[in-house]
Amino acid sequence: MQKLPVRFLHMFTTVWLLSSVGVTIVDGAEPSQSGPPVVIPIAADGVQRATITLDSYSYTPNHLIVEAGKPVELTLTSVTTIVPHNFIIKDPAGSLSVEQDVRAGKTVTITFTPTQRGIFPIYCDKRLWPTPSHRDRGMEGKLEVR
Ligand SMILES: [Cu+2]
Repeated sequence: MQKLPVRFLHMFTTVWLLSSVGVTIVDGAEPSQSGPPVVIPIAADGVQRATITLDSYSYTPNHLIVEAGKPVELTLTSVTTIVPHNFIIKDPAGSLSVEQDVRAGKTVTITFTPTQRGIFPIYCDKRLWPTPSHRDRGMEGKLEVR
């Protein structure tokens, strides 16, 4: 019985600290949803160009279809006012590794050429401890290379 009040006090302090910095831990992880697949058009110069909107916590569109062996140019536009995000594509086998920070309200353009066919995860790994990562909140998608 001696330790109980201390634990409650600790819990209270933790909740208070989180509240004081405006963090909400109640909403937790939302189920991630895959939007409609978008076939990125190939421009006359052979580049596959698309614009992706980054928000908290989503990419729009988030299911991208591209052709292997042709360059992909993505314009990443953040519409947040405070929250920084990033854009990561990883092939676990190593054929593709993209990682780009996108600060609040900024637009960044990235270029890469996928070489392997497959479906690769896109996600944001930003996280404000101890809340779930942005990916866990639904900020993810996929790159489908055909
Ligand atoms: Cu993010």
